[in-house]
Amino acid sequence: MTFDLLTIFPAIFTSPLAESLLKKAQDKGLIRVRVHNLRDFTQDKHRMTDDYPYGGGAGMVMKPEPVIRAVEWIKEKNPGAKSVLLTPQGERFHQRLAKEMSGHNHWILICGRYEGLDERVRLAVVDREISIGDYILTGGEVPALVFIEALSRYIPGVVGCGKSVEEDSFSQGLLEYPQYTRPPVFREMVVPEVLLSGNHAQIERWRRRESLRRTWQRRPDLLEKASLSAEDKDFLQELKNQKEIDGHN
Ligand code: JBZ
Repeated sequence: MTFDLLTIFPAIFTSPLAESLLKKAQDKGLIRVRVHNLRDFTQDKHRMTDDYPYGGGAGMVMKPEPVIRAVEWIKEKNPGAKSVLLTPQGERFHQRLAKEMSGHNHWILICGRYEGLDERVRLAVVDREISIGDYILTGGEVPALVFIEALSRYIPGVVGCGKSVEEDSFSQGLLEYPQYTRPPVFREMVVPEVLLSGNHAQIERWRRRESLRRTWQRRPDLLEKASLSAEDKDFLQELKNQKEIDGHN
């Protein structure tokens, strides 16, 4: 899978791409990430990527020409590439979208800055618009990294142990159960005995229940969509009954 990043701050990507999962994925040739400086696609002597907004108002707007020239240059050389604009006005990104978009193997990611991009960029070259969530950010660079990491995890070989992609929290639709490692007692806090028992059936049952408990406590909205067995539903009913008795969790 190839990602072509368009940004006026290419250095933002240096460390995130040079560590851990994304570094290994690149080293194995499973993903290729190219960072392009939008300034290199300007044609004026000051290499300007922004300008004042027509109609007035605070802040600057990204000029259309450098972005459009960059996207068209990449698309000419790579006819299969699709472009994504990271923008607060985009479709909300989530796991299902990550999985679906991982089915396409070349993405051009347009990272906006300032108050936004000239509208004609959208009209001329943008195929999709994505937002990673409702919080205020200053640019599309961090959202672009989120996008790259989330899609990369669906490429076979990127995530170490093959099964853990779909096993991870969101894919299952429930939050993760609590994890423990050595030592067995730390500051008088003990590891649940069942985890030391070696009884794998009991361990699986405990983990499932703790996942259900956490999800019910912290993200009850997720329970609506999760696929639940009869035993899961019984356990959740127990939690709810318990709460009515205790008056708390
Ligand atoms: C995003 C102007 O550049 C921005 C600013 C905020 C922002 C993005 C790009 S993408 N927020 C999001 O994914 O929510």
